[in-house]
Amino acid sequence: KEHNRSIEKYFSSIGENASEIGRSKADIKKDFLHKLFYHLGRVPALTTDNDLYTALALTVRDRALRQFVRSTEQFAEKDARGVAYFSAEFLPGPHLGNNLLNLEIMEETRQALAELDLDLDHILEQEVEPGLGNGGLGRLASCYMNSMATLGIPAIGYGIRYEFGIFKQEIREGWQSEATDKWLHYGNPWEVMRPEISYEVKFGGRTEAGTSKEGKYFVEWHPESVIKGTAYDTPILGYQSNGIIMRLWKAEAVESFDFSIYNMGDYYRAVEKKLRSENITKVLYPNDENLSGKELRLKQQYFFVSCSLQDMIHLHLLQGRRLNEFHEKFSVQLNDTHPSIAVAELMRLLLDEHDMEWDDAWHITSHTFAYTNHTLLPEALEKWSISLLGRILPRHLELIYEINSRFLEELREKGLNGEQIARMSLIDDHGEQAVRMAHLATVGSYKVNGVSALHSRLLKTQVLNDFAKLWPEKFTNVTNGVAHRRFLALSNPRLASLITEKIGDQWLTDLTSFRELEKYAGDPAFQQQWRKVKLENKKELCKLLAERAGVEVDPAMLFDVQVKRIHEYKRQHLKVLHIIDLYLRIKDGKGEDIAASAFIFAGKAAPGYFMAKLIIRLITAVADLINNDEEVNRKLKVVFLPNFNVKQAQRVYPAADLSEQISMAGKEASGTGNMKFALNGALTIGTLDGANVEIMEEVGEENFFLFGQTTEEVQETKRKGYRPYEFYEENSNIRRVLDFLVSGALGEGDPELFRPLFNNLVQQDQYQLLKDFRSYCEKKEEVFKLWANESEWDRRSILNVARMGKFSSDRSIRDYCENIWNVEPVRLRD
Ligand code: F58
Repeated sequence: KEHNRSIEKYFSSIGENASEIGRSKADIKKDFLHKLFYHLGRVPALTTDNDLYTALALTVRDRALRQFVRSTEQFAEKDARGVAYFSAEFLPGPHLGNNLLNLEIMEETRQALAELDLDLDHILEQEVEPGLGNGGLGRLASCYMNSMATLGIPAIGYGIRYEFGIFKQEIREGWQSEATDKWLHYGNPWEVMRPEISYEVKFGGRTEAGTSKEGKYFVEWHPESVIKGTAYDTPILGYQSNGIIMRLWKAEAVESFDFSIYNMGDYYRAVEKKLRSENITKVLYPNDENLSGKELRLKQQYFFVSCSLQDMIHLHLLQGRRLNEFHEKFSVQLNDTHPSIAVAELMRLLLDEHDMEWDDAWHITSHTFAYTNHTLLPEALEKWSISLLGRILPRHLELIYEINSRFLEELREKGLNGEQIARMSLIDDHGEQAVRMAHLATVGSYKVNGVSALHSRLLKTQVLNDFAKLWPEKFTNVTNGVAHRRFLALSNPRLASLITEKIGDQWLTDLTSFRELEKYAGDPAFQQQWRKVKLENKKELCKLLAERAGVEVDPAMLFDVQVKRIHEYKRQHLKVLHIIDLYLRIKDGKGEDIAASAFIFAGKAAPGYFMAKLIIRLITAVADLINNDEEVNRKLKVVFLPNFNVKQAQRVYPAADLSEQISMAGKEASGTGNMKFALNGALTIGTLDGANVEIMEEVGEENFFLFGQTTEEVQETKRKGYRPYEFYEENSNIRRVLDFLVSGALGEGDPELFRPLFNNLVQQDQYQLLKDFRSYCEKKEEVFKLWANESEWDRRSILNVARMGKFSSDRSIRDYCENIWNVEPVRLRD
């Protein structure tokens, strides 16, 4: 106790005494050198770039941890209700620059380093980002962490510390190839390992029911193996003061090896067991079409969920609270169904480990969770086969059966018919029996939300229609948002300062204040400054394109950009078909109305997704053809930028003129790249899909290039029996472009290379490219026309930015607080 009090005294002096952990140039310089010499033990002559980066990261981490500690103390003081964000993926992006921005010490740090003849930008470049996610969903989780911290929400993000993140994409002979992402290779200065925060997680084996002496029914789980999860904490800063923690779990063997075994052979076997345990958190699964049946993936999900819930219960009890008020103190947000086994796990913990009765346990559980759905694609809705689930998590399968039987009974009492009941059951009886995780999440949660207005509506009227009819008040929408501090203030400093000069800097905490820019949209002087910023950003991107893709691009061209995971529904190949059309027009000598354009693509394809990989091959083939054709390459350039990640994204968005958001309507749940582009002044060409709808609403139809069918029209086309072949036959443009695919003009002269794409488009065309093709091309003509009118383009670009206020993740988090979490932000003292 005495000892603790003196620590406390020391803690509270941190920060009050500026010399302890100051923000001045001199403090930063001193601490940086201190880290370099005492932490890294470096002789100046042998110092590497990575040493410099690590020393600076540690200097900044001290400050970040201080914010975290002070925020946590104040949350505890207020006994505030908190949020746990459960996500199998986080994509934080590089930490260093973002933390400097949030701590408001960017300039001081730059100067401190300059005095040592060091360049901050060069050091920032050294950081290898944690690629612990696939795309939008993981990035969203990280945007939300920043906003929760900024707003003073008592929150923690729980996830998995994958040793290898999303694969590194390389392009070899035009094809994607995958390399392992060794992001931990040079160490990770941002995390704090907490060996004392660890929990045991059971797998396999069998259950045994019994009755206690007091006559109470109980179940014991005798697992086949036990694995330990250890916490690794990374501070995530909000803007200006607050800090929260992203707690990622790493799997380890319970004992490093079994000491009771002495002979050599068994010694090695025991070590092998340790290795096997560590497998669980080895690698992130790329979003392959078919994840079901992947035993290790189910283990990952259960592993992190179990550690996280045990941790929360531990913290809850530690604070002297009772377990039956758990749901009053915590809300757990399930980021898609990946953590949805949590519903069964919390039941198990309450029933089996804390002796609770079913009704009490269910009350707590079903008032703790809220579920966010991120997809309507039927093939992406998670299901786990009964046989796999029963083998890995026998107790959970029993609990799911019990939850289901009580739920179905409720439906029967309400008078639902057999067909409806079968549709809603947690168990899918078609083919191999499986648990529908979206149903488990929906039944076990007090709120369910989609991620854009359109998506939430489709969720209610289609995918989860039966549930929405049963519990209309359970369903709600929270439109996604993006961390505008990272995706504008940090990554587009030129535009950020231009805006701040004009309207001040309150936009950093209130993006709606961008409205004030509207009145400058028509101002020629401002337009010119605006244009200059864009041009500078484009020049910077050109360097990257030359370096990474070997393509020289003229920064004066229209930068027409599509960056996102490669997927047929996102229709990267629609853009490619149009590029081929333009190419053929120029070859015919009819290209005078075409604006000189650089078509830029980036994105990863799931390693097992053949069509997506073929689309990449198509892009690189078209790039080869066009970039090397003297007749065309002053007018058109095509670039595939390899290995798209957060770091690259930050260089791409600020340089885009046109943002491509061209998914088939009804397929993109929201999209968030669409917001990042518009925030940086790109105009959008897009369908009425996901959040595009709301973006268009905000910026005005006249400032958005809308094309293609609506969701209803798409469904109508399908209902009537879509025959893409008719488009091929009747539209000579389409025929010419498609025939070109299999003419041998592309990809080393092999006419069969793109045959699968050709066949797919003329025979199925599941995503109705051919149906939307004409409308897309027509819109592109409008784009070209507007591009010729510089000042009108700039005016619309300014208006787009001015009207992006809604799409800050700060707004999304406020929506979650009000409509789902019932959590109040805590006003924090520094
Ligand atoms: C994305 N989903 C949606 N999933 O596609 C996008 O529209 C939305 O804006 C975004 O979520 C945020 O709400 C997405 O990124 C994945 O990456 C899954 C990861 C796990 C395997 C299956 C795909």
